[in-house]
Amino acid sequence: MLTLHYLSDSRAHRIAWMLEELELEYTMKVHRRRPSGLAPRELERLHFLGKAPLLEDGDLVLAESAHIVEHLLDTRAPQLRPDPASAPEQARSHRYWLHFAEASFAPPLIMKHLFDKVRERTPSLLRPVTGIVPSMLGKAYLDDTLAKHAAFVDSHLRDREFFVGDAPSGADFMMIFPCEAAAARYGGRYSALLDYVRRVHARPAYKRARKRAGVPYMYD
Ligand SMILES: N[C@@H](CCC(=O)N[C@@H](CS)C(=O)NCC(=O)O)C(=O)O
Repeated sequence: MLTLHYLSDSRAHRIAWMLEELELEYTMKVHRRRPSGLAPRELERLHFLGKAPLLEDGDLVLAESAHIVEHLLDTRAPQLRPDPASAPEQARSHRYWLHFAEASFAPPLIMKHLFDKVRERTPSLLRPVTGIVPSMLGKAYLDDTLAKHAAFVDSHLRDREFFVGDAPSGADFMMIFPCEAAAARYGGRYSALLDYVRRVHARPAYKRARKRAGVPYMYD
């Protein structure tokens, strides 16, 4: 029995999309963020870090989205992972994008998002002072890094429907979240990335996942 712990406005949506594409039976428990933005305490009863997504599979409680995606590939959908023996190049590419999503693409996007939140929550009189570090860091590092990463993803997607092969794979389930964040911020500049996000959003399985969660999603 699978139970997905889904946090509003979070990476949990990628797992919901995957479960729907696989047409697996599962229960979805929707948790709402606290006013601070943190996940509710009840997730800490399941996992020390108390972050989402979490997936219960029988007695197992799995955290970390790439770990969850790989667990589902291993146990429910081996056909979605290219075979290293017969398709070594595709298998390497699949593994690359699956890891790139959280290890390289998400961190600068999240940092930018958090800086925005700090700015929103700072009284306007203090903004010039509290904005100094984000603005210096933005100019020195974040903006260039993000532009480079987004251009890299955009060029990969220019002649492809999905990250690897001709159907959604583990790479897509991982990449959709940072792609949504990048498209929301810079969509106009990266048309292949934006088209990819639109294609995924149009998939019946993605729509089913959105309907089932029943809470707004910042990247709708
Ligand atoms: N790298 C982790 C990140 C987990 C994570 O930070 N989740 C966020 C939601 S996108 C969260 O639970 N935030 C609420 C909190 O930190 O309390 C993964 O991919 O699962």
